[in-house]
Amino acid sequence: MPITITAFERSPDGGKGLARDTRVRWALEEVGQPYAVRLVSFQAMKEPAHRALHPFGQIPTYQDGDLALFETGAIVLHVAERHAGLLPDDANARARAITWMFAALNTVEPPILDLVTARLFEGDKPWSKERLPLVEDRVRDRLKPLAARLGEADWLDGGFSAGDLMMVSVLLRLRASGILDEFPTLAAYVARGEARPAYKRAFAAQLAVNTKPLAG
Ligand SMILES: N[C@@H](CCC(=O)N[C@@H](CS)C(=O)NCC(=O)O)C(=O)O
Repeated sequence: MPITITAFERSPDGGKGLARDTRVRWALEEVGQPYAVRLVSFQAMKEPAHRALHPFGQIPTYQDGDLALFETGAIVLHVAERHAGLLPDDANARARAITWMFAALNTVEPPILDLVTARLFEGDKPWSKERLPLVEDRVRDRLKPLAARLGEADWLDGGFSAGDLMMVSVLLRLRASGILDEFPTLAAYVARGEARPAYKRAFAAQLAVNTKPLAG
């Protein structure tokens, strides 16, 4: 059985690559591991069979033999630890790359998700106009030091790593807000990630799912 991941039968973004199966596909593409995808509907995600794989009823999940994982951080780390290509050999550089994965997920992604919620789901609330600038500034508070650290470098710490894969994946969600473009070096960093052949293959694969007519 190949590695099997789950993805939305139809992603709410219509195939922009923002659903989190894209980052898992990307990691698998970077390390050259073939994988199969099981598509799940929103209804199926909340049923016991899927919750046995993902307690929170979400995608993506990852199965390899008798190992089942959820949480993209854990999945990408697992892939990166088992296959060459996403983590450096040097122990300290490896630890730093993993630190960037955590920074992406724990420090940078939360305010970005808050902004997505504010823009998509709270726009009709009477307090929305007052709150949105505060939420946007919290994102900028994360991007400023990130841009300072990246400087003119291509990647966060030497060569491309799982830390960059996760950071680019997280930053991609900002594009629609326009905030990413306020930080040209970060916008270029994201574009470098998207230009990687492995990302392109991952993006194309999820787009194919989301543009194919639904069966039945
Ligand atoms: N922290 C989780 C988040 C997973 C997540 O939010 N998945 C979304 C798709 S990108 C989902 O399944 N949303 C549907 C839902 O929560 O009902 C991870 O990184 O894997």
